[in-house]
Amino acid sequence: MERTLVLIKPDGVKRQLIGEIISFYERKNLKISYLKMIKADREVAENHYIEHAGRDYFDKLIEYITEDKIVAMIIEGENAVKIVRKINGVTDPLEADMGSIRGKYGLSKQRNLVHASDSIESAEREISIWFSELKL
Ligand code: FUP
Repeated sequence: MERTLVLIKPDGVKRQLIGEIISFYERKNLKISYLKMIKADREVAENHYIEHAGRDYFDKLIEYITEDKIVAMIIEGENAVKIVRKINGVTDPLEADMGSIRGKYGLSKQRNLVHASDSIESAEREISIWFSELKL
C-alpha cells in the first residue's frame, strides 16, 4: 500500500470543486485517509516548493498557494503516487488529458487546481510538512 500527498489549491476551493476533485480519487478506489482545510503559512509553502526556489515563477507560486484556504489530503492505495498524478494530469491544463482534473477544469499552468507528490520519497517529505502533527 502506498500513500501520497494531495493539495486542492486555492482556485479549486474557490471554484467549489472540492467534492468533484475528491470524487475522481474515490471513484478510482483510492482511500482518503486524512483530510483538512487550512490556510498555508508562507514558511510551509516555501518548504513544500523548495525545489522551485530561484525560478522566476517562485514568488507568484508561493503567493498563490498562500492566498486562501486549501485542502490537504493523504491518499492511500496501491500505486497511489502514480495513479493520482495520472488523475491530476500534466502541469499545463492545455496539455493535460481531457479526462484528468487539470484537463477538465484547469485554466492555466500557474493555477492548475491540484498538487500531488511525484514520488514515494516526495510523498513522505510532503506528508511530514503538511501533517507534522500526525507524526506518521
Ligand atoms: P506538477 O508536479 O505537475 O504540480 O508541476 P511542477 O512540480 O513542475 O510545478 C509545480 C507548480 O509550479 C505548478 F503547479 C505551478 C507552478 N509552475 C508555474 O507557475 N510555472 C511553470 O512554468 C511551472 C510550474
